[in-house]
Amino acid sequence: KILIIGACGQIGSELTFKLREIYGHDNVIASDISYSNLEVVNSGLFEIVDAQNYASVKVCVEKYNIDTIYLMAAMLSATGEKFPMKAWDLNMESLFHVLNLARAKFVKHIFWPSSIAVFGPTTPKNYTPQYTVMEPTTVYGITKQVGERWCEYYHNKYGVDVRSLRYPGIISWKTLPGGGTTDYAVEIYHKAITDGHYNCFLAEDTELPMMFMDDAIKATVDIMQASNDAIKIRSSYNLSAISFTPKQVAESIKKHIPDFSIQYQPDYRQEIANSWPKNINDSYARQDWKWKHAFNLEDITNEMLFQLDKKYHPTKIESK
Ligand code: VAH
Repeated sequence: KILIIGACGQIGSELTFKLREIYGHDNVIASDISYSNLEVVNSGLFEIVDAQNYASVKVCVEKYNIDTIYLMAAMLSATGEKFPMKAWDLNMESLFHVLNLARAKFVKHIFWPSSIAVFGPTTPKNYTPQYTVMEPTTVYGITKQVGERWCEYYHNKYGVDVRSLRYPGIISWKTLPGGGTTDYAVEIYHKAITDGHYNCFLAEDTELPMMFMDDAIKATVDIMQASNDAIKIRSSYNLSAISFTPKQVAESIKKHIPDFSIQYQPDYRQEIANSWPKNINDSYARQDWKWKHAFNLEDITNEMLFQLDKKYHPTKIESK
């Protein structure tokens, strides 16, 4: 049985639906700290679990005889800069609880997401290697860097089967943006449909690594289904698809909505984005467990605008 912690979130919600498709509806238990995503809550087995409370997680693990946990609860980069100690507590306590449950043999497998936020201003920004200087300047990035160290430690010292991916910015339409710096690339599509205009909080030439949700979900399923000896990196794998700037995504939107307009008003999140790489070398993931992405920027724009147009204008007759 599979437990998803943080199932109401951007990745957790889509992971819930995908894993139910693959492993069977009643073999996947969704959980979160609150009923914040009713589509997830009302779609199948759901439990309130406080990821910062060991007993809360353990009770759910024992109730359903869980053998695999996907820990998708975390406070992201932008929000983490507003509440540093809350970000540290949530991101670290939740990780220790699931690692200790695995060490004590209550569960067998763990997936834990890292992020390109582990890289900092001193990291090479182009084709950022798997092994390189990492001096993250956000609390979120610090929690991901030290979390990777603990995952590798628990694997080497206690044989815990924990697997991890350094996600880039992830673009999806099913949930609203949740406090990430890369979330401008989600907001822009919503605004293109609802307002025809977007005030972008990053400068037009801010290139960042990005990925469509379907690719991120595929990578997560692929790494967890790979044979144990295929996984040679137990900190976290670099994972990449595409990279683009706000200007490039605005141009791709204009091909569908010619009147779409954008203005750039960088805020505190510009400094966060400036500390991250422009693009990522994920050759180890491609070589060890055959990763490859599918969605390019045009595909993402097509799908985002199509789905959001339906979401915001449900009664609109499909234009021929
Ligand atoms: C954030 N979306 O912006 C997350 C992600 C690489 C960025 O970790 O904080």
